[in-house]
Amino acid sequence: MPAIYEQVLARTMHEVGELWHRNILTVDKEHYATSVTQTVMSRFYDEIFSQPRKQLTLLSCSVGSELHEMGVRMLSDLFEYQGWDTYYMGASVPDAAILNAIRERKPDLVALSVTMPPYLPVCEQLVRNLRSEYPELKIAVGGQAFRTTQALWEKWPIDHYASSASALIQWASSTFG
Ligand code: B12
Repeated sequence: MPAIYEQVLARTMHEVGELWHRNILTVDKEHYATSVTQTVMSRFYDEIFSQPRKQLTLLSCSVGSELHEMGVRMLSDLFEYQGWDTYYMGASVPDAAILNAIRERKPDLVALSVTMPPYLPVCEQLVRNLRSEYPELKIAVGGQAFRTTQALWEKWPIDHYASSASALIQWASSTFG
């Protein structure tokens, strides 16, 4: 299942984006491909949600006005498949709502996703707000936007940056056991 997510579905969507960018694929076809991919993902839910539990909670979302949420949804599903309880909030979540969700859910890890580079400063501000409110909270960031930066995250008060969902799972396995 993880390989299908990362090697087939994610790669297909990246290719769709490339074709859209080159004006080969119109936006309606991109929307259609997005919808089909989300449907395919949901077909794995029986398998994903029936794995043995680890008593660990992940809270995840995209930041700011970022509308790209399929990457962080995939990340959340992959954590769920590893036995984590995930609280996936999607896109356009106000900061106050994120803070409130952390208070309510008490997650072991918060994962923030950024796809478009203009939302990197928004992510940094959110990270700083979360850190000042919850000094002990484990925070991870990732997503396509970070690939174009010169390790910008090194200056942020985060616990981890990972270049892929499986890399974050690997780090989480050694950090949380
Ligand atoms: C689908 C899509 C949309 C959909 C999103 C729908 C949705 N429900 O998510 C819609 C139509 C809303 C959209 C809008 C736009 N989009 Co768009 N979109 C895409 C597309 C084709 C696919 C995105 C996707 O789902 N990829 C698949 C996922 C699974 O991959 P992923 O995000 O990389 O996630 C993986 C990893 O990065 C990682 N990961 C992700 N998050 C995290 C977090 C952590 C903590 C970790 C560890 C890992 C991790 O794990 C995932 C699994 O492997 C991409 C192409 C692409 N390259 O991705 C363009 C793309 C991202 N979009 C682009 C653009 C330009 C836009 C628009 C500005 C277009 C416009 N003019 O309106 C708007 C912006 C809207 C906004 N405010 O955000 C550009 C961005 C270019 C850039 N660098 O700035 C891209 C790259 C297309 C292109 N080639 O030009 N888009």
